Amino acid sequence: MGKTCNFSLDPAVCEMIEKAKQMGVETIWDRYQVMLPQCGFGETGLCCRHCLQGPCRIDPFGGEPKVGICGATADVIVARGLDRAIASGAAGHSGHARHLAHTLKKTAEGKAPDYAIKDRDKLRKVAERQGIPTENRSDAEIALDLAKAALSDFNEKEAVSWVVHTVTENRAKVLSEQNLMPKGIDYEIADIMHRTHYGADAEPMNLIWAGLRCAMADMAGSYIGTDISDILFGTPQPVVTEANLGVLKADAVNLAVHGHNPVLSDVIVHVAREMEEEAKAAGATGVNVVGICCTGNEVMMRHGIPACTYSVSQEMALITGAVDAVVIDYQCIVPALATVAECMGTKIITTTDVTRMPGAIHVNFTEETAVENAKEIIRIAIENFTHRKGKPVDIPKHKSKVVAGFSVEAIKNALAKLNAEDPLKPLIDHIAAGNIRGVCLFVGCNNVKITQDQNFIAMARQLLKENVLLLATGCGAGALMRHGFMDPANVDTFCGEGLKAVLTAIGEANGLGGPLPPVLHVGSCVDCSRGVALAVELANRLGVDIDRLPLVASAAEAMAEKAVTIGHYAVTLGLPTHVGINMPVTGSPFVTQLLTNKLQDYTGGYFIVESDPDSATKKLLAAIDERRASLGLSV
Ligand code: XCC
Repeated sequence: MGKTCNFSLDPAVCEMIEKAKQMGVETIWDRYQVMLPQCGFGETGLCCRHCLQGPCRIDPFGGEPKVGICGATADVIVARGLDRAIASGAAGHSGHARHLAHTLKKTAEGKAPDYAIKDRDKLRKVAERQGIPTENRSDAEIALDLAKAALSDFNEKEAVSWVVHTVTENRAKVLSEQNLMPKGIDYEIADIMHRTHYGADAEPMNLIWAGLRCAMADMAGSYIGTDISDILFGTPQPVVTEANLGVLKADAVNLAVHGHNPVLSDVIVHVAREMEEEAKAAGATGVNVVGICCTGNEVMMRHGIPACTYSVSQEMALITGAVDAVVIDYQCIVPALATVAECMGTKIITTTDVTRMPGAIHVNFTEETAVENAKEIIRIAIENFTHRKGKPVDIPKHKSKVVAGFSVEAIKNALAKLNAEDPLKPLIDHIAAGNIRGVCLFVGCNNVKITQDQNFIAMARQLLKENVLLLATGCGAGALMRHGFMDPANVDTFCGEGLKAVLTAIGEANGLGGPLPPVLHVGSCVDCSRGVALAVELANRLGVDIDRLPLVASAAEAMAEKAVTIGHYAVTLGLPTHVGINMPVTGSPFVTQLLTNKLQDYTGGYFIVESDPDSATKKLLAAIDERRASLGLSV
């Protein structure tokens, strides 16, 4: 690898930061420096502006003021603020899911001619799991019922069906008994906005409980997102591709898909292949579709589309000067992208009403006109290429080989080559024997407060050496892939002996001529649901609940409210969950204690907040070992 810098461990990103500096283009790291020192009240969660009498802030050191103007204590202010972050994250994931449910409905009704049911088997399996009859019924009939069932989970009902039917029986019981079963996805989000309004809920524990319920609603939304994406676009299977800025091509039309939802990006991938000739006629070698953030993960998992970059380094893709257009759906697109685009001659194309940007071209995407919209977008990129053609670009040479596409179905298919009757048995046997000490799911973003990728890399290195099987989603997957953790050739370098043997045995049984990659890419952020699905399958196979298994999660460089929400559903499901950055709760010892300790008595899960990656690794290993011991396994 090349030269790194204080801002990122990715040499490609560092090269572009240097270029931006020389060009006088401001980046996220510059804006962070200007923001320092950040507000201590905000950082500890002790600032409240929920009413027009505020803002109020509480002295974190016990001095005055001790309560807000309305009398809200530090505990109440922190709990209310955290709840709103959880609700926002849930709104993001579930807005994405609702979009997919509408697409499925329109497809079933014949109103979206550019979409089809790609995975009929998954359609039937999901429908059956959700209690929808499938026998002697057409795909369209089943899909329509499934879409309606998904949409009905947004409204108030007794319990969200995508929770009831996806968790273990015992977990569903625990959630009901503990008043943690969500009653509706939109219902829980609205409930939080209600109870955090001026003069509503002033009981900190009750507030946090509403947050956990809302986080479970978020899990349902994410699960719906994954289910329907697989049904419409295909369930991922292992695919070989590449990642990092080096995937851009100077002589091709570079079109970056950025955001989260595959409803548009999947269509763009297909249409771009059909429009190669148009690009060639414009003097390009073709259309090079690359991914940024999670929509990039969606098309990588299904079509092997290379990942350009992730999260905090999204501006750097444009700094290369080689990106002709960025088409965005929603979420995690920094507004500054529009400014950088103007400097670098990149076209920004917005496609949804929830994410508009000044200076962007807006293509009003609808499912009814998807292919037409995709063509219009690709033509904008081709046209922009004709202006860029021949001008110098700076594409860093860095890129890594990636094997992605590890849906639960793909993992089970691979394991089935070792035991066709009982695919999970080899995994369970290896866990029992200690060849796999435990499993950790890496999730979440990069955060400008941490040298990009530092925590992910340090923790992955140590956990792999300790034979912990690693799964990754979102920008965490992005971090690990660009540092070679998804290249099977690096198993020898990164993995401990036990894990190496397991990955090699599975790879060989599948005729791969080598091992599986050190870290398995399980998808985008909504695909944390795949981690849940695997955990539930393992738990059911062993006849225990999730909180007994040696499974942990880590958002080592968390940034977005969505990551906060994912963390809260992970702890509600019973997982020890690491966060590498302080959440704005430290101003309340009560909330901090509840989330990091007391919660264990109710759900089995708890947060480990630790910014030092070495200590975080030790704490996760201790959590894994504690669970192994409770199952009577060697530690
Ligand atoms: Fe975070 Fe979800 Fe966004 Fe990346 S894209 S910055 S939420 S990790 Ni999903």
